[in-house]
Amino acid sequence: MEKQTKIPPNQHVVKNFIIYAEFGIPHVDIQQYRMKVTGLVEQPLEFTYDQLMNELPHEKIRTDFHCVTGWSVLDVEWEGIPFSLIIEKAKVKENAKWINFYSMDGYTTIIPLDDVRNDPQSMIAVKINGKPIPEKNGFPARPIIPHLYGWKSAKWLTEIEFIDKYIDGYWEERGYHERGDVWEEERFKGMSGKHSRKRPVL
Ligand SMILES: Nc1nc2c(c(=O)[nH]1)N[C@H]1C(S)=C(S)[C@@H](COP(=O)(O)O)O[C@H]1N2
Ligand SMILES: [Mo]
Repeated sequence: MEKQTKIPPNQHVVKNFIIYAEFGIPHVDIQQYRMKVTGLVEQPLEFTYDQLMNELPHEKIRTDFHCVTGWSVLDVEWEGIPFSLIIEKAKVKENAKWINFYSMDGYTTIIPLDDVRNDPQSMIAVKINGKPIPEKNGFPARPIIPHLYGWKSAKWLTEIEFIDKYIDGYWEERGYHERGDVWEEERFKGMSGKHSRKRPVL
């Protein structure tokens, strides 16, 4: 477990997560719950909660969580399934470029596949600080990609779709960045670099 200590530009530290639920906190029937892996894959997958929690291999990471509105929670321990394992098991096709996340409540967001490939800490988290993720924080699962802003971490995750062409998710449609790297300060589309220099959008 590697710990990151530096705080990204223009973030301030808070003690606790601020709960965001654009569509309210959904009721999760854990018996009915499935997490699907779809799209540009040779092997579509579907997992029950029990499989996510008890059958698939887990890793633990310790990392900081950054919301684009400016707050950061330091030193959070997440436990879950490494993203590399999902990519391997699903046999993601060559032409896949983006990962589209769907949540139970209708929330969606999108990230570049390369950001997951290049961040070995990225995972589908099922535990936070040693306990199952609380309902308000996205029970039973949410993706964690530590170097991307928090809105890319779709709570109540139900589907991971691999696609070749970019499409907007909920916040991306409202002007937020395609990638959302916290160190590059990619808050809004067209924004990149420590001084928020403009650069052409993808
Ligand atoms: N389904 C869903 N996922 C979501 C959101 C949301 O409103 N709905 N908000 C996002 C934002 S902007 C942030 S910063 C984090 C906040 O996580 P928390 O509510 O556990 O603090 O969840 C992200 N995932
Ligand atoms: Mo956020």
